[in-house]
Amino acid sequence: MSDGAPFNEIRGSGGETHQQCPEKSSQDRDETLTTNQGIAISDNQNSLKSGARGPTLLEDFVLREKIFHFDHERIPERIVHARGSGAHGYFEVTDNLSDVTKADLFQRAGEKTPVFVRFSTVAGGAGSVDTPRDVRGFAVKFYTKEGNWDLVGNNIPVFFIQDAMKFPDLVHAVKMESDRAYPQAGSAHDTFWDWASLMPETTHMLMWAMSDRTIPRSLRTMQGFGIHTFRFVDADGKSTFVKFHWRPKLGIQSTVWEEALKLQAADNDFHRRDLFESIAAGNFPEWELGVQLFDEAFAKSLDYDVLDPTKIIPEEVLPLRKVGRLVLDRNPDNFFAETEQVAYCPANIVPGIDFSNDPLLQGRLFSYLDTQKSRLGTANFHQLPINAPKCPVMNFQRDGQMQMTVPKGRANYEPNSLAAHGEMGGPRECPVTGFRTFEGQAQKQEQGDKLRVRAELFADHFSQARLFWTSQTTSEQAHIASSFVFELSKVGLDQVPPRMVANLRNVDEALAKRVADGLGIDLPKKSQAAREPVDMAPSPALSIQKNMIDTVEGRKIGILIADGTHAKVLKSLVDAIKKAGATPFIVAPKVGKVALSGGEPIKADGQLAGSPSPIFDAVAVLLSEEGCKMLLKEGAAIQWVMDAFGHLKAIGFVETSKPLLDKAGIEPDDGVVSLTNRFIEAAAKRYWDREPNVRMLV
Ligand code: HDD
Repeated sequence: MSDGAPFNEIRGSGGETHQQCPEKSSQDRDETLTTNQGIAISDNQNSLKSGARGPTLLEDFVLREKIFHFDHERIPERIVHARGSGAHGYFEVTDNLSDVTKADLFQRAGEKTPVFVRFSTVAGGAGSVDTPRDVRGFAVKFYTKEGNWDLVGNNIPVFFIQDAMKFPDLVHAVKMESDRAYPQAGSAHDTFWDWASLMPETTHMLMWAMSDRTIPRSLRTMQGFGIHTFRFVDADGKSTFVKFHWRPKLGIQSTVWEEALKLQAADNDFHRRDLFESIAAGNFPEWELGVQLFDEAFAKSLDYDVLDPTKIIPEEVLPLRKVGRLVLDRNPDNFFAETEQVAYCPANIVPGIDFSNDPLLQGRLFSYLDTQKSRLGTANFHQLPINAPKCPVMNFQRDGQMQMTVPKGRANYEPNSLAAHGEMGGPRECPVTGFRTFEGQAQKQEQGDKLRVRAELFADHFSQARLFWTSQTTSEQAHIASSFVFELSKVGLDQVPPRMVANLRNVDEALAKRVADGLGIDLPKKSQAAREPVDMAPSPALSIQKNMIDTVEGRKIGILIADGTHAKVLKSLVDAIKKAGATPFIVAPKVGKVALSGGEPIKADGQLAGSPSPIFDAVAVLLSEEGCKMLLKEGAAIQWVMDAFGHLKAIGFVETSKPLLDKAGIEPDDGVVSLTNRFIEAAAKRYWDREPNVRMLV
């Protein structure tokens, strides 16, 4: 049925109920429901029975096929990054990079390459929530003319471990505990902190994980990183090291912890919905791609190893070169076919890009292809539309489950002489355009005995954790310290929190003391550092708060109204919000019809109980005297205002709403503004200075 017409309920001769398509006795073949074999289906309501009240017949191939397919709809979820949201878009080169790479996609400014991007949480299952404290995956598949390039990164520029050998331990420790199957999507539990506190190399990433980076406000406002050092290779075979950075056009924005917790209750799909709705509304999320480029000599000059994925090169030391922009402008047509079946793999690179010897990256090169086979069930998953390159694919790989291509001729081996004798010979390797692994001198020097060891500088686990700490604002430091306290307070193993605090003493004594005090434990003896940390110059680029962009563009502003709200005031606020590039969302106690004063009744966008203020970036309260009086008795309304204040958001109000603000304990500050005033300007910010008045941070 393509016309959406309702089905009529018809009484059968024996009084049985069944349904038929109304009026239509015949229809176009391409509108007709069929089986997977293309057989037109006459009745999609009733199984085939022996008599109206008799048993269902095994013969019913329509029923059996429908149920069979349904039974197999689910596939294994990703072992990590199971919950994700994706979108299509393009990458546009703004600065040609031909001086450092021959990769075709970077050669011509203005050229666009199609992409599919998938964002994810790491620890939770596919059906878990969007806003736990967790690292976010940021995976980009570039469908280049030379084949697919996958940049499979995260929203944090470093990783927990230095060697792929430890990845299964990390994942086992952080995911739900294996006997009790909780917690579903977070690191605040025994096994994670037991493991992490025994692995000092995790310390730098733990600092990021405990910061507001892991509670992003939206997927649109996160940075992304390739993390590892990769190589660019130019047309002459010269190599340059490269690190990749994605920067959101709207700046980085995060939530405060209590807000993230409340968002989990308010909307499990908060990030997925935001991404989908933004793209559907034409507010296309955008990032800038920046690269850090350096050579062997620069790498050698550093106190840390560029092959160590627990280290960054501060932007102040090596600035970013802006090379392009990523725009997501199309939602998937089908979540399963695209977002679920997309298969990223760090080993997918194109000529002009190459790997470094980072031991974490090297291990990843094996894992992804391997996992795709078990997840997608066939070695032919690359033929799925979302994974298929948009350039020709020609080789002698054959057969396998779910083979979608139909190769012609008998050339399925190479070399062959069939072409010389009038048959199809098939493709040939090409030494000129084909991918050649970088063979440079430096690469050759990195050889030696076969050893299970790490390079010497990898032993410095704390200098950059300290760098991260010293680069934060006072408010960000308080958030980090409080997150450590929160997470460790969830740990039931008494030996673990002191062990973690002992490691933190190598990062910063004051931080360690704050965490110990917050937990109510004695300050433990400092742990022995494998290599003494050094002080590095703070990097302001590492702070969210120092780099926030004050704008309401792309944000959502909640407006609380009730019967009696003034139509004119509401309209002018809605218009001002839209003009500033934000989305107004009207909330009322009854969603169906709100009687406005001086105007027609309107339908609200959301009901008060189902639209709590954590889902908004700023709020406005537009109540008449009567409306306010009524809502003074409504806990959800008081909480609505109280949460907005507690989450450091701007609150606009009309004077008649003031009693509600007073009841919610709102104290006047820069972010609490009369609506005749500068509300739009105020809504562009968070009010960090307010925080000490609303919560006790350690
Ligand atoms: Fe991984 C998925 C990112 C280390 C093994 N990883 C996966 C995804 C992202 C990352 C974003 C989800 C891709 C998608 O949306 O489908 N992983 C990273 C980053 C790492 C990292 C940034 C370190 C810098 N990963 C890593 C290691 C291993 C893996 C060291 C194994 C040795 N990762 C996997 C995997 C996954 C995966 C098991 C699960 C599902 C999948 O690959 O397709 O193979």
